[in-house]
Amino acid sequence: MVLAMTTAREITFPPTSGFASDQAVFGQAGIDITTGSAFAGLTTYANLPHVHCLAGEEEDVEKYDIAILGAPFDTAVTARPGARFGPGGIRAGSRRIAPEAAWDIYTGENVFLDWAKVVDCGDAPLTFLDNTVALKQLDASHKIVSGRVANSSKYRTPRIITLGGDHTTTLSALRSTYRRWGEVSVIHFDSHIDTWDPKVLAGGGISHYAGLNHGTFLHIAHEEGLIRNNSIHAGIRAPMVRPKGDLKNDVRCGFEMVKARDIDRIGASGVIERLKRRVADSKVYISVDIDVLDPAFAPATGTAEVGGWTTRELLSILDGLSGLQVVGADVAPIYDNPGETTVLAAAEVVHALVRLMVHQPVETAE
Ligand SMILES: [Mn+2]
Repeated sequence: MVLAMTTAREITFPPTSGFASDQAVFGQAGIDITTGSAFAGLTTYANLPHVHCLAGEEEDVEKYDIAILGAPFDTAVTARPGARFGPGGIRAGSRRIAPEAAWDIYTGENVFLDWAKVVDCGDAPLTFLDNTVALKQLDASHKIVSGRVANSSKYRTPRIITLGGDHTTTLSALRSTYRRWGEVSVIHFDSHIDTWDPKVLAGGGISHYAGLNHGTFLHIAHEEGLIRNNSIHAGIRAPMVRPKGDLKNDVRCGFEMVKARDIDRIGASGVIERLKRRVADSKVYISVDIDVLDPAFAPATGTAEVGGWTTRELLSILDGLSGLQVVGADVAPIYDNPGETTVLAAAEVVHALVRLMVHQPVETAE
């Protein structure tokens, strides 16, 4: 060992090496230990600053305009659980995104260096033993995070992008957008409709407690009056439980749909046009179930359905929605493969959602 150390080659850096511009940081050892690695230290989404958004009233909390909030919850699913690891997974998948070097090749812009201050609030503390309690905890967390005065002097209400978490968590997010903005139109990227009536899901006869789950939350959001009747699904391909009843109830809940294979006929631009036309001038909530992607692109999901969209198609469609008044959004994965296929896709979806929010600030409803 001693021999190896004495013969180890000194690596000489050019004097301008590293990210630091301040000579003082090179310190006594002549080595910069303050900056330069996106892979060191604790992991936040896209290496953004962490703010303790859920702090008590006595604490002075840094202001923000767009908040990333994790919802580690997966006990309301009908197939594979694991989405409680989603928020951590998406953060891991986002490690290579550096806010100071995230210049978009297509638009030339860097949304992290624009008007909006984007921060990572960490996760809502959610129990894994009781869905009712967990969703109340998430409701309360949304209320606190969206209730702070935004950093921007013009747009007073901060907007939240939730890192899921199974899709049930979107109900809390919709309750939150309703509180701050009123009813919203939902653009729902998913292979499943998620408007299933609790009375028919799993053969019917399930308890009130079990009836609130990842396949019924949009039905419940409609029943609670949180969403408008000009909402739309995108990427649908999963089978129906009932041949007519599902679709009838889906329309009753305010939804139209773009099916997965429609993209073969009308292309990404055709999909964008249909989504934009449907929600028109409404305030919009965009919910992305990562299973809208084909399992080839996002295998780590609870209810994978083959025949889905590619990551490139989804990102093109999301970018094409620029100009919509997006007031909330979410995305959600689980156990990934060693190449982190799913979380890389999810991290870039979040980036696209941040871009939409930066492009179009939204005035708070009075
Ligand atoms: Mn789904």
